[in-house]
Amino acid sequence: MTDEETKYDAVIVGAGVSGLFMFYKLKNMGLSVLVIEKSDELGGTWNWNRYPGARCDIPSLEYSYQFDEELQQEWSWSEKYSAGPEILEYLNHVADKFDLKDYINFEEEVIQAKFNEDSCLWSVSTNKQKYVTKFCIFATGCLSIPNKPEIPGLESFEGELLHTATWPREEQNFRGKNVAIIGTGSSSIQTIPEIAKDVKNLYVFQRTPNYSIPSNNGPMDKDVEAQVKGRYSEFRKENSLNGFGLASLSDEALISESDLEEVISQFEENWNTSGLAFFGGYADIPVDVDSNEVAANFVRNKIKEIVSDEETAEKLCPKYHIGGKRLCVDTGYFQTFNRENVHLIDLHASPIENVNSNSIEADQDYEIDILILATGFDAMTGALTSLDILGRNEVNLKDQWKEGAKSYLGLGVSNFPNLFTITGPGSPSVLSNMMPSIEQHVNWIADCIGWMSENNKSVIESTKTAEDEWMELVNEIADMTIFTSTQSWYNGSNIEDKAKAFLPFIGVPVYTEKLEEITAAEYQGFIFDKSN
Ligand code: NA7
Repeated sequence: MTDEETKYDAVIVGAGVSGLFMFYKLKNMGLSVLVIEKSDELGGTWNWNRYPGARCDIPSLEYSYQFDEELQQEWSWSEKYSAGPEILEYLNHVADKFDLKDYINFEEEVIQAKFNEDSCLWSVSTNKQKYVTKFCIFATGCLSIPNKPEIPGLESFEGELLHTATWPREEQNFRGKNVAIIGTGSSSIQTIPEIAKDVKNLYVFQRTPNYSIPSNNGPMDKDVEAQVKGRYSEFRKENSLNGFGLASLSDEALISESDLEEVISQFEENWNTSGLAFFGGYADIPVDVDSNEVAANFVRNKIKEIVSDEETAEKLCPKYHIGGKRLCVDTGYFQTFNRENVHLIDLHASPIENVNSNSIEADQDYEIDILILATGFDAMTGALTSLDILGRNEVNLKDQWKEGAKSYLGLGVSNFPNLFTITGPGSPSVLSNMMPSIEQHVNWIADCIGWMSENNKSVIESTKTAEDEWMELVNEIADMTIFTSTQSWYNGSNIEDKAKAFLPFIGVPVYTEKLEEITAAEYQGFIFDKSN
């Protein structure tokens, strides 16, 4: 360690939802902590994804921190589903309330983190300086590295090129412009209805259609808010007992054991009220292909009812199991295709031949002023494998994960002592309400660090056996569902040279039970104070 290297108990990478709360916890434990954030603002996902229409598809009353009763009582959301800017405002409020901002190093980017086996300390190098720390905590998010696919001729485009995941701060002027958007995932489904209002023409280049459920968004119902706030902790507890950690619509009813007419009538009600919870409307939608098909077909019929042009409606109908790709929630998405200025181009029938200086060539030449890539993320692992994280024997995490990411509980990785990931691969993360899942991990990490200190342990590391067995369980559970049946970012299929492995743990209650069991057994599967 040189004089210029400041030593910390913990360095947290990222000042989004997880980094902020992790910092709050460790600061309150009296640890010396540094937060490093690449952007000049906090907020993570909500800072980067500023495209028009960006909105959380988890209800506002659920997508909020629960760690502080005063905070959850004092904050009021204006809508049932919050728009990106309001969530950013909330996160800034949290940072101000708990005095977090002054300790965040903004506009600093981590390049490398290296474990020193002699000192058992991490050296964290950024574009500005080097730090030494005992614990290195990656709060880098599951969807933070944009996927920028190779599209022929893209570099020759001379108009404005945007990506939904790195949207500029300044308001974009679409009025009277010809705009193309590539990709039809959640981001695109949210932004298309907004952009379509202003543009001369909007060309939507679709590779795979998506299922989407109307958000039925609206102003926050004050009675509902009061009811929830009156019993917030019970409400959170109840939600945590549901498979995806969300308020559920129904009990354990199965489509396979129900009268079909009743199911359809229930679906009608759910379609008009639910958003994402539509998927949990019946317990067998995620696990029984025939029941799944009933739900899928219901949504396809809705698309055909909404979209007037039959050919367009047919192209918008997904063929795979509903939920196989992340289910989307929208505000008038399918309706937008009834506008005369919106055109759907099916890339399966006519792939993009080339992007020219002012046009895209597919089945014809589309002249455009603006091109939006809504092509998603290198999900779940991208933020970690895009850095050089060097563990024991200088093994690089990106090499260790070449054949597929393996982690113990989504919290620790063998060969990487004293390194924690928040909502890492192998945890419910993206298949749950991220807020409580983040809080669960942050609380666990803070407790673990406290326990280590009380028990005179200085180094923690998960074993390879525990990690292998854990990922086997992750895959065993996933194989019992429809989630592995489709190419998706859940299994790395959206990134060309990425190993194909299913990464989220399905089932919040089962995960919680296992996490608690392992912790109660003095962190079974982790070893402490291991020297080389
Ligand atoms: P997604 O859901 O990964 O969507 C990306 C879209 O981009 C999807 O429709 C892809 O089609 C499409 N895509 C990706 N690469 C290409 C190429 N090369 N050519 C054409 N189309 C392409 O990302 P989002 O940002 O929309 O949403 C991510 C999550 O954020 C979302 O699920 C929520 O959890 C929040 P494909 O399906 O691969 O055929």
